[in-house]
Amino acid sequence: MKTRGAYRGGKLLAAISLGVLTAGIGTFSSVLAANTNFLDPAGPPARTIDMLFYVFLACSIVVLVGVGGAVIYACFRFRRRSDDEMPAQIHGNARLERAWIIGPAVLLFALFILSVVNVGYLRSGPSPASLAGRDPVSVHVTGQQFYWTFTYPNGKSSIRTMEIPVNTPIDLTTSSKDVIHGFWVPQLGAKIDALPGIINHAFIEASQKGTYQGQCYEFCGVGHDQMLITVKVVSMAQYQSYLSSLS
Ligand SMILES: [Cu+2]
Repeated sequence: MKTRGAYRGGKLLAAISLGVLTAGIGTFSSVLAANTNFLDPAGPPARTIDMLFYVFLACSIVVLVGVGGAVIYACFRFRRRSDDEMPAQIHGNARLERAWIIGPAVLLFALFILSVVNVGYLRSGPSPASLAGRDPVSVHVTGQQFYWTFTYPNGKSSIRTMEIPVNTPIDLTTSSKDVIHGFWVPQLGAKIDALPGIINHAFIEASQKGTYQGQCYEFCGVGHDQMLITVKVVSMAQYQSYLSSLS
């Protein structure tokens, strides 16, 4: 009887879990339908982030396989083979110790330099010398419960949807009217917090026209899940006419 009760309880729990999961998927289907895959970059800054990700991933895999392999090898190679056997007791190995101090230090320093060099670019955008006439466009992003406002260079604003020109660095500044929000359109560039009383800087750029999706990445209240971001990337001419169409 006890077993059957536990079985029934398990079935009930499974049914409830399935219901909750289905309701959850229904609620967030708009988010799931959007492409928020940062490994599918659509512009230079997102490609830089991907490059960093793959370099770090490759180094991590080498370290994991190297260290894990050494541990497994040592377990078998130096194991105690019978009860009356005492495996060789080894104390210290200066060469090995130097290698495992210098090796990781060199690797970490190289990754540190690679990060520092690229973080400057991800925050400030391309250097003025490399712009070649592509003047950056400034957009101020304001987060508030529970939507985003985008203010363009002509002082006009749009809500929830930002329209930007293709192949143009977009100089973003962010702030918040209430609590902390997080702005991120994964296919276009770095994630940046929108904080009350502080102006943050970032830049995004798209090299293909299209519509890109993001959302608020900082839990900010009951309407957090509705704080979606749509970025429409259009030609410079379409962007100019969009600006003049805003009221
Ligand atoms: Cu939020």
